[in-house]
Amino acid sequence: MPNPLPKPAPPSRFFTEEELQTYRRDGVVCARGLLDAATIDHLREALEDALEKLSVLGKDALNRESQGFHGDIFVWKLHDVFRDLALFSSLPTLAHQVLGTETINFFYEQFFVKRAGCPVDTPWHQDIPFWPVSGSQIASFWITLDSVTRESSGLEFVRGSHQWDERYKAITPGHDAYMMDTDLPASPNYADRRDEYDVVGWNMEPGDVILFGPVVCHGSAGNASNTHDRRALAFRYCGPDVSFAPRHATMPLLWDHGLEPGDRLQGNLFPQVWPQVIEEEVARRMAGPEPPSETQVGAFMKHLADSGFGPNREKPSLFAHDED
Ligand SMILES: O=C(O)CCC(=O)C(=O)O
Repeated sequence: MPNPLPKPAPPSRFFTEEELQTYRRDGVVCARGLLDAATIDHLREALEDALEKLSVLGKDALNRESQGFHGDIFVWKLHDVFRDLALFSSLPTLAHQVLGTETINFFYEQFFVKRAGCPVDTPWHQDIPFWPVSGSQIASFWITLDSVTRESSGLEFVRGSHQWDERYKAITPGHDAYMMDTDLPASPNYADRRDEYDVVGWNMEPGDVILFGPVVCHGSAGNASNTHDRRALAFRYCGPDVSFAPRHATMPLLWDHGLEPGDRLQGNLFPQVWPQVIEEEVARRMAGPEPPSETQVGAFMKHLADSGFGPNREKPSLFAHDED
């Protein structure tokens, strides 16, 4: 039976050779006008819907409502526009161009909304310590739905830090303690060390996309604009060298995935997207929204409570400089 699912859409443009060289040299590149206006409009609409219906993780862990910060992850499991963007848009094709591997799987996506005046910074960090995976073939696309400058929370990077051996403690916007690899040292705040390090960021317009790898150090300030929200999303893709490597205090996986430590990321939680989506991996999701597993949610809520972190909490912190 022929596969009825669409193939990944061709991009309105590919990365140029120069952009790819910059990415390899610096660990990050800002590609202007990579996504078309229709995609950005779709995402804006979809994000409003996702904000109305945050997942349990978004609601009870990532949100800082009173400060104007909202986040959520694995949104594609519940919202069809995110699903279609993750699986069938130009992003899988672009991820294939970047990673160059025979197959590409969708890792996950996440959003970071900082309303006008939101003081919540994204502390400097590397992404790999957050994740219960090992491997290097991971590409993140950071997409902004609003014009951003450094002052309105544009993302900044330490150029070349993807080559560093150091690994720093994972840390979320708001410095939450439940998702940190506590064995690692805290990252320096590179925003205060611009003289010593090659810190780079861009004024960006919707359609511009930052491509970056799993190790490069990055962070962003709160949104100092009084008038404009800063709505950003990251879509992440991986190649076959990325495997499941569960560790304490890393990003929770609230859907059953059936993977054992050492297994390549694949299956219903990390479906193949290139050269095409595999019907069996996404059949349930194509049939409708897939809520997370109650068992996994229960275990995560227990972990939150054990970390002293409840839905109506004042958050604990491992960091002396976290002032709530
Ligand atoms: O948008 C932000 O402030 C954080 C983004 C980020 O850290 C990421 O996508 O890895």
